[in-house]
Amino acid sequence: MGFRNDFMWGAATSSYQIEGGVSGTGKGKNVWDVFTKEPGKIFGGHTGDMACDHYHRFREDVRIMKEIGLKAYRFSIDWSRVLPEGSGKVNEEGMAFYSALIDELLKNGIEPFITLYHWELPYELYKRGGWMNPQIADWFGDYAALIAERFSDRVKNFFTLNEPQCFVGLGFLNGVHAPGLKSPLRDTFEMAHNALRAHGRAVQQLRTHAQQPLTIGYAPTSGVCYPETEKPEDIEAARQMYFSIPENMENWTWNVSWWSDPVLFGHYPEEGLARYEKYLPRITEEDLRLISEPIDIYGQNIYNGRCFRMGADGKPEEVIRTAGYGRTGCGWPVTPECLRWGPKFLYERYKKPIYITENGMSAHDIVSVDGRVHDPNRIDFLAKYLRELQKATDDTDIRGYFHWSLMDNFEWDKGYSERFGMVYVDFLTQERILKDSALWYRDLIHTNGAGLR
Ligand code: GCO
Repeated sequence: MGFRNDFMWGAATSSYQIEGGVSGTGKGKNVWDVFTKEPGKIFGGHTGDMACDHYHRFREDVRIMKEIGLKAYRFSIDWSRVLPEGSGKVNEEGMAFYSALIDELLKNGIEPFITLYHWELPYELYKRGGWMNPQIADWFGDYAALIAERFSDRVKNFFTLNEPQCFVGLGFLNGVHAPGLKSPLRDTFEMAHNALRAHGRAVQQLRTHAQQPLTIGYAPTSGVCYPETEKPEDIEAARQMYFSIPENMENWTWNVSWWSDPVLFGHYPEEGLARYEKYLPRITEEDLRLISEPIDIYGQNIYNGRCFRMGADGKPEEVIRTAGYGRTGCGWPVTPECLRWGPKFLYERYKKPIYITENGMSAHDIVSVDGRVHDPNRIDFLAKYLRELQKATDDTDIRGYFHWSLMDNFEWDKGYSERFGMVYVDFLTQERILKDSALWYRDLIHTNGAGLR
């Protein structure tokens, strides 16, 4: 069928990964401002104190978005920049920054998509229990109300949470992300439940304080499961695995259904309730009603996946990757099929229009002798993944694609060692250089993907 005429070709970033602007701006600390100062936690001791200096260079960055021809831009608001203590006093300089960014985007015909939470937990709220404190649903809701009051006159697209699987799993289960804890399993289920409650409260508050009808979604992630062949039994094997509940408790957060069934169906998956029974917090009907406040779109960050076939015993079996399979700079497998089967399975199950809220790859990009940044691997990645996404449009309502990322940025525990951008950033001079992939993406957007066939 091909991409809709109004398909949102975009790119995504997040506040801590690009903004900088941490001092003299009224910004409060979030858990990443604190965690990155811990010795040994971040590659090279890197921090987001400067990052891409987007706080001061956002007009130049919007001009670059315009040059690429982006239709949309997904960015996050740093909760602690606008509410330095997480609640209460508003930092008007922070609000002015985001307001000016929104105006610059609209002036350039670029649709803003705001992510309310891309892991920027205010440190003052962390000290008050953070995701362990049930009150966080109200704190997050009040923050959402402020954003709706001030920005929903111009912004109509919002995602509440980015990847709760990661901020709970990496932040509190294995501790490689902020705040770097290895919490008791039971605590991680309590935090997960409060994160979903906070999502629901934010949906309520966005709707209540909206200045216009809003399109509200959510941006979880997980690894996709895709079939070895198009035989119905292999497709069923992949579908079963995609929505299954992990048995390995060390990585329990890495799944789809525990995080999306409550939001879209109003109940947790039975398989999980049974398997995790001894770790679960009290889950009330009132909680489930809040968590399942209706949303309009469903986002998913998709990078890669695993291949399955149906075994002779009638159980799914994983197809082991062939030796020498394609990998990205940070070693992730290149599996284009996941961008066809992931959206297809998700749309079948949840029946909400789909946005690919992130997809991309890191590469060891350099400035060549000709002064340009040639990134053929990223162009090949884009061509193969987007061809698969195009196939999914035959039976799936896909509304948009946000490439991760617009520009090279702070890649969490990997610091600046992994370059995900279509735009190269020289972190010494802050010079931006459009990589070859940005020019390729520009031409693709111009033809609405026609060149992919
Ligand atoms: C994530 C986050 C992004 C990452 C990107 C590359 O998906 O982990 O949303 O902030 O930087 O995905 O890892």
